[in-house]
Amino acid sequence: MKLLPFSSLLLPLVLGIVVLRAEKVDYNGYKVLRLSLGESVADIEAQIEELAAHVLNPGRAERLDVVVAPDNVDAVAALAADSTVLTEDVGAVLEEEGEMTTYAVPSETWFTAYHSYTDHIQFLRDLQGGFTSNSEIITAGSSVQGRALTGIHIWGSGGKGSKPAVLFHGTVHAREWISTMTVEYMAYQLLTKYSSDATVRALVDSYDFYIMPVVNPDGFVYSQTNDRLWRKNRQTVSSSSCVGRDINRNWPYKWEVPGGASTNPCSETYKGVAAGDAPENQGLVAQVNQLRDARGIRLYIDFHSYGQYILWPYGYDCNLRAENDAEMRSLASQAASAISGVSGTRYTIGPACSTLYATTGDSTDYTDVVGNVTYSYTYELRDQGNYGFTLPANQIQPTVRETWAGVVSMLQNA
Ligand code: 0X9
Ligand code: ZN
Repeated sequence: MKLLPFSSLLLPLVLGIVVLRAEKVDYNGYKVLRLSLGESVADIEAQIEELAAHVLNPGRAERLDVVVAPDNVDAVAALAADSTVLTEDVGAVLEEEGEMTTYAVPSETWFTAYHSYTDHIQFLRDLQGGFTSNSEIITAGSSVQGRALTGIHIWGSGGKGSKPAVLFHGTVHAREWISTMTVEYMAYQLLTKYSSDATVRALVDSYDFYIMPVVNPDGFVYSQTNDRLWRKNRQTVSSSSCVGRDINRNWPYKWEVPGGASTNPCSETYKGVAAGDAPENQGLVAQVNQLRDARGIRLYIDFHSYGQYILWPYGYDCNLRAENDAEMRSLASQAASAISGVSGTRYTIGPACSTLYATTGDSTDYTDVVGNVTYSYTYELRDQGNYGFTLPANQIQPTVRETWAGVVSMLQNA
């Protein structure tokens, strides 16, 4: 009898592990609680982080939204001074989010459903394929697992690379799927309206657009295959079994300042071992520096969800104001009006730290100071917590359309 090689005996075991690993988190029965913490916040926050499956708005200690397994609901509520149930059953909300549909060529119907990562890449390629004379696919380094950070560069009548840059990043945080759709809509509008809409043509003829819908591809894929509420990248740390750095805490500017990020690898806001030690950040830093050194960057927007905020520097210090703070406020205020003019959706605007919470190593502090970007913003898209990250598919089109109006307003005033 031929002996089976050792490896084939192990195979069922290995497969068993793989199957187990690929199992998706089942959020049926999980609740979203909104907590007020009251006194001794830091200590209680740590205990809550241990018990919760996810903290949805890490850093916002006075009003924390957390996802909690049915068995832990009472314990978490008991730790808080006050708690309300935002979502009775996260599993039911995920069903409302809608099915991922099969791929169709670029058209408005793309913006009626969420899509797989491969389909997003195909969408970009097909869109570019329709406008080969004024666009090209670009990359900015690659992820931990080797996926290229992929985007599209769009230019106008001046020719490729002749104008100041406008740079958009989306899906920094894996679970913020509405940001992927929104950033894609910006590219879709600029290309498909260029020949028919004078406003769009003027914008495309004035700037070189660099549009990156998914800058955290590994995290995004993981949010589709394993855990819908995953936030960080998928990088390991030797000192811990927890996975992931927060890409929006890893930029190499004021990374070392305490208070705006976590040094705990298990935290949602883990900053990494060293400034810029996430490969995704390395690619994005190189992109920003290169555009700065070429024609300069006029406008940078980092698209996130949720909360409906337009924020600008600084994140690391609540008392510091950018030298062009008044201009940044003016653009943000006009954008917020444009958004509410479309749909009535209300945005809160202000400097990031004092308006929301402190962050160190975040994108807009880097782009403002090191990238020398004239206008740097973080958009927190819909909603205000009713659905949170799992915004239903029937809100994609209203969201991308109102946001387009805000962005056009910014571009016209920049
Ligand atoms: O925490 C973040 O990175 C952003 N919020 S999110 O819920 N999308 O994770 C906010 C970044 C804005 N900067 C500051 N608030 N300082
Ligand atoms: Zn985010």
